[in-house]
Amino acid sequence: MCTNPWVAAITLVVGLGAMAACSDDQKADNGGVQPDGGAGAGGADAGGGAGGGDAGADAPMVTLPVKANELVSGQFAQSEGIAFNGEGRLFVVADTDLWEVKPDGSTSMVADLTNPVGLASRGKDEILVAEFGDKTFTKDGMNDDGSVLSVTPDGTVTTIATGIGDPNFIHVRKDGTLLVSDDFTDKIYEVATDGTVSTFLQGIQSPNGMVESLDGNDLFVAQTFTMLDPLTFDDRLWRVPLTSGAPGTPVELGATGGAGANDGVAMDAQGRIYVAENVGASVWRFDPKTGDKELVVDMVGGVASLAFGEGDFNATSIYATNLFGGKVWEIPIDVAGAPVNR
Ligand SMILES: [Ca+2]
Ligand SMILES: [Ca+2]
Ligand SMILES: [Ca+2]
Repeated sequence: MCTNPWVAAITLVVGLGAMAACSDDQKADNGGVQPDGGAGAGGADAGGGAGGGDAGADAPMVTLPVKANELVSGQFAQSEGIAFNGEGRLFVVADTDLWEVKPDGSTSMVADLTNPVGLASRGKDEILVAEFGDKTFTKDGMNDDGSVLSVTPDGTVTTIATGIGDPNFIHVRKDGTLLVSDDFTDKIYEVATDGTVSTFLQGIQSPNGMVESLDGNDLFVAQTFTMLDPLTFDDRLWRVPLTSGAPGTPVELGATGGAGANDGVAMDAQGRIYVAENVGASVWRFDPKTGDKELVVDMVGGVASLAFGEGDFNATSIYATNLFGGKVWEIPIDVAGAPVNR
């Protein structure tokens, strides 16, 4: 049984036979989505040296690409969202529920949810959850039953925003507002601190992972699909200039260049952007100024969401989830993450 429509959508094209039954009823409406071809940025294979020198404490340089270690394996069928809470505890979405993962790889269920996807950290110990709800685009077409939930480590679930179709990724801004993407639309929503939902930006087709630059002057957005009917994966990363926090016109920063389905993102202490290329089975690092990219890790099929280690975890590793296999990877890159807004 396929529970996550995102998986259904992906498998529709990838053709994993065992899950093919999930892709019934695909009613992609494709409202105005144009196949846009020009992924551009070809061949930009910046061999190292992005950014000016060692920003962090003695930053030893590893040789890229690195190998991913498996922290969790064989326990879940799928995993998507990942976040450390304000206490440095690690949480992931796996098999439609919220789980805590300990540094030794042991897991415990925190909350039984419906169709949770992306996670973010807020406040002292909360985890925010992008919850698709019962209805999903791939099964029901456009809908509005998605929500943003807050879950505390004791499993208390509070709804903080409603009315978003299939919310995918949550980015917490410095002022406490949330940006929430829905990759079955061309919209990024803003959730005010009182829970009011409005459209923040319309125009990037299928937005997914999002992170703001260290200086707050740009928002970077990973694009998952080029179009929804027929379902076509996209490999682009967008830069949205911000003026006093408000979005300008998106410009293409670069492209991962492989099979695509760009998903979660993270940022390091030097302001470089890491993009999970889900179907492309890779994580890439982009220079925010030039769009030049480096391959951080490959052979990570279904890599979904990324978070730098905190608490008792390795602060110079990226932890990553696995949409098609439920693993949690540790990707040791010897670079610390940027401060996380919470
Ligand atoms: Ca559940
Ligand atoms: Ca929904
Ligand atoms: Ca995602």
